[in-house]
Formats: sequence, C-alpha cells, structure tokens
Amino acid sequence: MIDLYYWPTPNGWKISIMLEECDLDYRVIPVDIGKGEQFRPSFLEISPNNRMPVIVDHLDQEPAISIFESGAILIYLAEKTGKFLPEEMRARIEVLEWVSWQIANFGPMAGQMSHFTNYAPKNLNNDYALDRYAREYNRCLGVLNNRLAEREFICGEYSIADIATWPWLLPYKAFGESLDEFTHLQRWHKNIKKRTGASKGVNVRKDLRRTSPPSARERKVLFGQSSRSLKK
Ligand SMILES: N[C@@H](CCC(=O)N[C@@H](CS)C(=O)NCC(=O)O)C(=O)O
Repeated sequence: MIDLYYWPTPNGWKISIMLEECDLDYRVIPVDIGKGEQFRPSFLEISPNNRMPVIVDHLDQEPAISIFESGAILIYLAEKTGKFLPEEMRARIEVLEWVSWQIANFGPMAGQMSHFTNYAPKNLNNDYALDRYAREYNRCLGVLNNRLAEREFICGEYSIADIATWPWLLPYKAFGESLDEFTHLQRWHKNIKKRTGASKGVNVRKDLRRTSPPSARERKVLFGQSSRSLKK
C-alpha cells in the first residue's frame, strides 16, 4: 500500500494521475497547505522542503520508502511498475530530460504565474512580475508545442514526461492564455484528457479544492514563512 500525502493542486495531480494510470493501491492523506500542515514536524521528516506531494511506499516488508519531489516520485513509480519510462537508454534519457524540463522550467514558471494571478495582494504593483511570468509560461507553451509538432506525446509514447507536464497546462485560461496558436498542444491536451487515469487522477479529492481566495491567515501560512518555520 502506498500513502499519498496530497492536496489537489497541479503538483499533487502529477502523482494522483500516475497512481491511477498504474492502477496502484493507494491511500490519500490530505495535507492542508492553507492550514500549514506541511510544517508539522512529522511531515517535515518525510518532506524537508515542506511541500506536498510525498509518497510512502510500505512495500511488503519494513522499512518503508518515502519520497518527496514529484519528479523523483514519478521516476520511482515508473521503475516500480515498469510503466511510462522506457528501458532503452536513448528513449529513457529523453523522457528524463523532459521530466527535468518540467520540474525546472514549466512547473516553476507556472507556479509563479499562479502566485501572481491568484494570490498576490492586488493593492501592490505586480505588473512587472505578472508580465515576466506570463511571458515565461507562454514561452514554455511554445517549447511544448514545437516538441509536439511531430510526436503524439512529448517523447512519442505516453510517458511520465506527459504526466508531469499536463497538470500545469490545465490552469492556462486562469493565467490569461489561449491555445489558439498552439494547435499541437491542443491535440495533446485533448488526448490526455480522454485517458481514464488522467481524468480520475485530476479529480482525486476534488471536494478539497479551493473555491474562494485565500484568507489573510492562509496567505500568512503559505507565503509568510522563512527558515525559522522549519526549526525542529
Ligand atoms: N518541486 C516540488 C513542488 C511542490 C509544491 O510546490 N507543492 C506546493 C503545492 S503546489 C506546496 O506543497 N506548497 C506548500 C507551501 O508552499 O508551504 C515538486 O515538484 O514536488
């Protein structure tokens, strides 16, 4: 049995989608990041960067394996199941390249875009930051669209590169983007949406999704932290 420490956001969906796609048994343990549950000492033990997602795989015998960082989790689950990560060296490194691209480029730029669109106080002048991240998000969409021009999925076959990347495309409208110019991206988006694992994964604990802007307290919890919050 696998424990999934989770909150319904794009980074959480990467793993709920992978678990569904691999048809693995798992149990969801919600980590309410607005309430600050990611700073609990027991959670910091398995997630020193105070972020979800995390998995703990209890295996058949102790000790269990715990993994933080969505890229590492995806690679672990792909290796465990033999799915969505080819064995052949060239094909494998290509998938790992694109997983790294997501983790280091598309994810962080989309994350900042989300911050300045959904969370940053409106009374401050955030125009520079919004413009910077909107351009970077748009640039990344262009990178993906080019890549998909000659491939059905990012690395040909559906892989953990697609599973890592798709969740951060989902909020594109909220970020003021349109896919009109990105025809390959539109096709890819529709193809993944049709997959049972992807649609089930993205709906895991949908009831916990945010329906209103964060309160002042939640803002403080999410964005008012420093290294002091991690003191043991
Ligand atoms: N690089 C991390 C990013 C995970 C991440 O940013 N998670 C956010 C939610 S989307 C979180 O847990 N935030 C809690 C906080 O900021 O304190 C990964 O890919 O796993």
